[in-house]
Amino acid sequence: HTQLKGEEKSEKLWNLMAEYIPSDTSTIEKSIVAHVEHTLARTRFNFDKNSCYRATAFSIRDRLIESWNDTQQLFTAEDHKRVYYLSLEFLLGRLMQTSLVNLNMEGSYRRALDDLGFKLEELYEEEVDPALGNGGLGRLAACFLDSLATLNYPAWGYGIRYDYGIFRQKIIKGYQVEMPDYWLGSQNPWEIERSDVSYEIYFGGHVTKTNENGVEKCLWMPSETVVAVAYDTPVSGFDTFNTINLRLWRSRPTNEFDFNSFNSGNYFAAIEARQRAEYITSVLYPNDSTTSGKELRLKQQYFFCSATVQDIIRRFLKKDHHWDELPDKVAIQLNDTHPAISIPEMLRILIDVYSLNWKKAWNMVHKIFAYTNHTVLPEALEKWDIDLIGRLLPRHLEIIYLINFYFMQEISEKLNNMSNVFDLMRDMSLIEEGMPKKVRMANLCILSSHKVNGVAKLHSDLVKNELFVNFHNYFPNKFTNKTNGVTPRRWIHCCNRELSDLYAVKLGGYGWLTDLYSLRDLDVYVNNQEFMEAWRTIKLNNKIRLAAWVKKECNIEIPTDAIYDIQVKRIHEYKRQLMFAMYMIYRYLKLKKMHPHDRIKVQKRVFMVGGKAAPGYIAAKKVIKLINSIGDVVNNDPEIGNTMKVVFLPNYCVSSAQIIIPAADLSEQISTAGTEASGTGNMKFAMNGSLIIGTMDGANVEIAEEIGESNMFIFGASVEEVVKIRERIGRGDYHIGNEIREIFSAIRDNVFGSAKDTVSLVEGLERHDYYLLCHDFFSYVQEQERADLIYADVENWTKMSIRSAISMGKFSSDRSINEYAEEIWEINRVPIPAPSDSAL
Ligand code: IMP
Ligand code: B1N
Repeated sequence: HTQLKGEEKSEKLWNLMAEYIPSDTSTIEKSIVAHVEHTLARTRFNFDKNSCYRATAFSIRDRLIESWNDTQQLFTAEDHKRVYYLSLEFLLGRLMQTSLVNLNMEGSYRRALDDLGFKLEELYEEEVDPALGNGGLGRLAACFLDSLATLNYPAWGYGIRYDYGIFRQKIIKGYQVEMPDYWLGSQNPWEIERSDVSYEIYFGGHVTKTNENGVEKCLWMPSETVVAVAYDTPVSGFDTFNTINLRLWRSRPTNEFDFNSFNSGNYFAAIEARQRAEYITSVLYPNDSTTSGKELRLKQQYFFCSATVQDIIRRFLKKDHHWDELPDKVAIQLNDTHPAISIPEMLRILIDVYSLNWKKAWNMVHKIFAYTNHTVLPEALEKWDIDLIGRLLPRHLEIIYLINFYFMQEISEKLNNMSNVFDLMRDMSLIEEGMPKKVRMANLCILSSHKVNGVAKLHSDLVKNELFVNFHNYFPNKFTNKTNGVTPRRWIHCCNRELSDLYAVKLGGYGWLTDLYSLRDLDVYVNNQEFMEAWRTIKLNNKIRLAAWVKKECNIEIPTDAIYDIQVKRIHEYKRQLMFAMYMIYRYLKLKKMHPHDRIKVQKRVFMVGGKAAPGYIAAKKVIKLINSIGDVVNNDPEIGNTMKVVFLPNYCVSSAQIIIPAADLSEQISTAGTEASGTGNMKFAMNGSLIIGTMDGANVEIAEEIGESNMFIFGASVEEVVKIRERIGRGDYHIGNEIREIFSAIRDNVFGSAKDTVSLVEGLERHDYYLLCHDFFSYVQEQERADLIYADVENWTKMSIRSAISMGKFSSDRSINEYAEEIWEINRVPIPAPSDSAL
C-alpha cells in the first residue's frame, strides 16, 4: 500500500486515478467478453443471458474496485474519523442498476450490451435479490449506506453474510409456504472474499483471575473457537467517486486441528464440530416471537460484534495512535440493540487484551457508541437470560454486571434524596429481576451510548416519555430524534425512470437527486395541464407494468383504470392488514346488495396486499389466508367483474417493491397510532405520487406536516386517545357496530373460504381488540369513501398527487444522514478528487 502524506497526496492520487478504465463502448464490450472467457470460462460464441449478466456484473465490479481502492486509501492516508454502522440486517436489493447509475454509465453499458445482442433491462432481472433483512430496519441500513457514500462520509457498514436470507414466500392454496432463500447458489459477483482478513471468535469456557504486579487481570479460557472471514461489497455513491465498503462476516472452522478428537478415532465427530462453526452465519432470523432466547441468535450477534470490534481496533492501531484518540477516530452506530454485545466486547478487548483501566476504557466506549431504537412494542425489546450469556460469554456477563454495579452505585448516591430511589434503580438496572434473570439490552445501550435516537418525532417522544422515562430524566441530553429517510436514487430514479426524467426536463437535470427539497420548485406546474397529463401518463404506464407482473405471478387480470390501493409491508397485527381486509369485505358485501345499474357507477378498485408473515406467527399467517380467500371469491364473481379485484402479491421483496410502489394510487399506512416507529414505505409511495390513507403514526405525522393534511386521507384514534379507548374496551364499555358484525358473520359463514382457517381472527377482535381495528374502522371507511369521490375528480386527484410527491424533500436519507453525521458522529465529508476528464 502507498501511504500518502500531506502535499504529495493529491498529485499522487490524481496520477493513480488517471489509470481509470476508459468508458467507451468498445472497452466495455471487451471487458464483458473477457469476463465471459476468463472468469466464467465460457467461450465468447456461446453465452446465455445469465452468463452475460454475470460477466457484466464482474466488469462493473472492476470499476467499483478502482474507486473503492482510491476511497479507502484516502480515508486511511488522511486518517479521518470514521463511522461504523453495525447492523444484523442489510436489505440491499439488486445492485447492478444502482451501481451503473452511480457510476453514471447506464447509457454506455446499454449501448455496449445492445452491440452484444443483450438488453440491459433484461440483465437486471437476472440478478438475485440479496434479502439479508426482515423489512424496514434492514432496508433503512441499505439506504443509509447509499447516502453515506453519496455524501462522501468516511463510513463502513458491518454485518453478517448469511447463507440464507429471509425465506422466499410461496402462496399455495392461499397459505404462506416458506422456502429457503439460498441466494449464493450461483455465486455473488458483487462481493470480494478476503481470506486474509479474519479473526478468531471465542465462546464458552470460564474466566480465571491472575495477579500482575498487584493488578487483577482476567483471562477468558474459552471452550470453542471459530473464525470470522470478511466479505466486502463496494457501495458506490451517486455523482461522486467515493465508494464505501460493506463488510459482512462469514463463520468458518479454525484451521487448528483438534488432534485429540481425530486421534481418538472420533473423525466424524470432529468434522461435525467443524460444521457447527459454519452454522453460525447460515440463516437470518425472521423477527418472530418464537426466536426470542435462541442460543444461535446470541452466537450470531456476538460472532458479528467481536469480529467487527477487532477489525475496528486493528485499523485504529495501524496508525501510531494513542489510545486516548480512539473516540476521535471511531464512531459506532448500533442499529437497534441487536449489536449491543459489541459494548462489553470493546471493554473486554481494551481492558483484558490491551490492559487499559476500567475508567479510561468506559469513558471512551461511552463516547464511541450511539444507539438507535426502532420499536416501542414491549415484546420486541431484546432481553437475554443471564444463564445463557454466562454460559456462552462468561467474561461479558462479568463486564455487564460491573457496568451495572457502578451505575447503581451512582444512582443511589445521586438520587438518595428521592423517595422512590429503589424503584428508579429497579427500572434502570441492566438486570431484570425474576425467574430467570435477564439482561435488558436496551438499558445496556442507553447507558453506554452518548446519544440515543428514535426514528421519527412521534416515536422519539414515546421513547423519552413512555418507554425510558427514568433514563430520560436522568440523561436529558442523551435523547434525540433522527427521522428516517429513503434514497431517491433507488426509490425514484431507478424504480420510476419516467418520473425522474420528467423532473429532469423541468428542473434542468438530475441535481434534485442529491437535493430533494428542490422538487418544491415544481410547484409552478401543479396547475399546468400539460404537466398533469404527463403525470397521469406516467402513473398509467407504471400500472400497466404492474398489471403485467400480476398476470405473470398470480395469473389474475386487473384493470388499469381502477384505483390501485396497496399495502405492502411485513404482516403484523399492529400494521392492521386485517382492517384492510375488513374493508375489502365491507365493500364487496355492499356491491353485492346494489342494483347492477348502480354497481357499474361505483369507482373501480384493485386491492393489493403483499408481505411476509414470520413463520411462527399464526395470526399473521391467517390474515394472508383470509386475503387470498377474499380474492378467490371476489375475483371470480361475475356480478363484480372489474369493479373490484383483490390480489395477494407473493414474496414481497425489494425488487418487487420497485415495480409495485410506482404503480400505486393509494397507499395504506394504517398502523394503530403509537405502534409504527416510523415506516419508510410511506415515504417511497408518496415520492412516487401515491396518496396516503393513514393514521397519525410514525413518520406519517411529519409527512402530513410537509405535504399538508389536505393532501392525505387521515383517520383513526390519536396516540393520546388510544390509551383511553383501550381502557374502555377493557371495561367492556364498547360495542361493535352492525357493519362490522356483518363482516364477521360473513367470515363465520364460510363466505371467504373455510372459517376454520380464519374465525379465530374474528374471535380475537371480539375478545380483546388491542390494536383498535373496530374502533378505527368507521373513520377509515369514511376516508376510503372520500378517496373514491376525489379520484373521480381527475384534476383534483392529480394535483394532490403532484403536491405529495414534490413535498417529500425532507424524507431523503441524505437529510437523515447529515443529521447523524453532524449531531451524533461528528464526522466530516471526505470527497475523493475526480479523475481527469481525459481519463474518463
Ligand atoms: P482496512 O481499513 O485496513 O481494513 O483496509 C480496508 C481495505 O482497503 C483493505 O482491505 C485494503 O485492501 C483496502 N486498501 C486499498 N488501498 C489501501 C491503502 O493504501 N491503505 C489501506 N487500505 C487500502
Ligand atoms: O424499523 C424501521 C421503522 O421504519 C419501522 O417502523 C420499524 O417497525 C422497524 C427485530 C426489528 N423495528 N424493529 C424492527 C427488525 C428485526 C428484528 O429481528 C426488530 N424493525 C423495526 C426503520 O426504522
